[in-house]
Amino acid sequence: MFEIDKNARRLSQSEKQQYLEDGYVTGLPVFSKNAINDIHDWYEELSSKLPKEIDINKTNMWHKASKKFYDLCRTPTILDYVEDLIGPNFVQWGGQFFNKEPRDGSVVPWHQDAQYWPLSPANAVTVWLAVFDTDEENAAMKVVSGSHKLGKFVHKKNDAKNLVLNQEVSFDQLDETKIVSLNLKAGQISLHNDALLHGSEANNSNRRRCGVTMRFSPTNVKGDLETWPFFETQLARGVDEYNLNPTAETPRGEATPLKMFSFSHEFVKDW
Ligand SMILES: O=C(O)CCC(=O)C(=O)O
Repeated sequence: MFEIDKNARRLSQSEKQQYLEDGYVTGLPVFSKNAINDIHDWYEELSSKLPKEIDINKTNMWHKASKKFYDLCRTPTILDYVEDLIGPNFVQWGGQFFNKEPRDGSVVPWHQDAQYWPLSPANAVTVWLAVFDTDEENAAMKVVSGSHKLGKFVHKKNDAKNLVLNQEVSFDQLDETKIVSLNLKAGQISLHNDALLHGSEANNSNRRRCGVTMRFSPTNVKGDLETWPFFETQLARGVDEYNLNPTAETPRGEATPLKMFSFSHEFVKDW
């Protein structure tokens, strides 16, 4: 879809080991420098379809709505990296933007994804693709290295308006010395484990910041439909030898999610 970086590759043994030990791998090349303008155009095209009053951070399921988003998530280089962590058969069930315009004040509180995702077994990998260069200055995502091995942290509800998620782990629970900023060049990705503590501060710079996230799980995952009725999977690679979840349709055109959770059939009329 976009030009691939000539340094794109498979994960090394030490990167696979790092994922197990630290819960993340970062700085992985996917798209080339030549592709960055196309990625920016792609982002503008998708995001500009949202009505002004809707915050893109409060929308999800783009992989079920938009063929262009879906196609990006099927980039073989991205799937190769994911396969190196969770094996040849896996599904996608989430696709979302984490956007911070300069000084918009939005914050992603410290949290563990697996703590509120009703999935079993909990073994999801998140791909975070940088649309713009991302570093400490423009609020790159931060992780607490190794925290995925420490069990569930206490999450408290916080409905502050500038928080992208309404539950947070208090700072005093974190080992500050283990915090790592996942700085990325546009077109690169990081991968993180669903039990890893992560979050991001406000973007106090004049630079834009946006990540495209893709959530993948091995085909043996089962979503609890009582908690997440909309949970549907799309086979991303290999075969679904378990068939444990409802299947989401593959988008045939462009629709735009206006909320966090939708069934794929809600988008069909717009394709
Ligand atoms: O982009 C961010 O700051 C947070 C992303 C996030 O929470 C996630 O990918 O699960």
